Amino acid sequence: MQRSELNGFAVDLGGTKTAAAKIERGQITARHVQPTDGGLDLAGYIRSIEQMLRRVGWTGEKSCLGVTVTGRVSDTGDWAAVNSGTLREISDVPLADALRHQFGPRIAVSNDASATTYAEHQFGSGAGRHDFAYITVSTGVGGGLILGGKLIQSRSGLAGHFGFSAISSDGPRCGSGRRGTVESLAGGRAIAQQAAEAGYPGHSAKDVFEAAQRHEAWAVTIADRAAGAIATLCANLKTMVDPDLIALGGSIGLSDGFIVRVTKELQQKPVLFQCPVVPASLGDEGPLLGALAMAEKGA
Ligand code: ADP
Ligand code: BMX
Repeated sequence: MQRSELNGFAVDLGGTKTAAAKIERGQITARHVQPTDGGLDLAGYIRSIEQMLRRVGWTGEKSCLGVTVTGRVSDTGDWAAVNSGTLREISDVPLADALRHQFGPRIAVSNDASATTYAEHQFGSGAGRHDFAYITVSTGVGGGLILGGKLIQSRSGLAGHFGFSAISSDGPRCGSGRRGTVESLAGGRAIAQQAAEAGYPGHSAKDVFEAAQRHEAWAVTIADRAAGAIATLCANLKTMVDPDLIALGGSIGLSDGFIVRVTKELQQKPVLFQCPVVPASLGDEGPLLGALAMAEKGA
């Protein structure tokens, strides 16, 4: 599929922000972004998606609509938070059915990181790669895999949730219930928590990374720990599936200096476990383009 063949609408519902877009010939021609309320139930999210789509000119059932969400999406389109601190009321709810009921038959729903992996492989940094991994470092830490040119998806939707792999047995607990996960060290919510514990309450992950770029010692410690967790994840992925390339996305993954920090940490590891790490070239358009591409393809 060529990017220029994409025509329709897309929604990207992340842990911090939700974007709705109109896409014409592969270009975003209208976009509306607003904060995500992590406390809504399914009906609340459907209402919010509908309002957002109206603002970007949703034209009704004949249009194709791709929706990506943070959280696990099963092969039957059921939706569940893995980190229940991010979406507090979403646990095995029939998202695909609800979207079809509201927006008609030409819809598809997928996990946000899976959709971005698909888009980066089709149109972005992973184009032409046989084995490719994508990691988003955002509110949480998510991911996706292309192996043998194909997107890996499991029936329960958990495949690719690398952020919940544990890299220390006694680290902090994240909202998945697991200790020492990559997300508990490098996810945006965890970083804000670490800042509060270091005496900087009310600081978002954005504030922390900006302070780290100004060489403030407390923030450098947190930023390096997060980058170290992502570097370990990259080396672990290398041992498990041996990707040719790993792309990082999400607002933290794409922030100034983050990939430099990750690469520095990765270079400390044996060469066999190193892998080139690049920025996701579609930036924050990746989830939207991937959502629509998957809907158009019926993936
Ligand atoms: P979502 O998780 O909703 O997809 P983002 O990818 O924007 O959204 O991730 C949100 C997280 O990224 C928040 O923790 C926020 O503080 C952090 N963030 C936003 N902008 C930046 C930035 N410029 N540098 C570092 N972190 C950022
Ligand atoms: C979490 C998990 C993933 C998601 C990833 C990135 C939840 C609610 N989300 O690991 O499904 O792909 O975050 O999502 O369990 P984002 O909102 O941080 O972009």
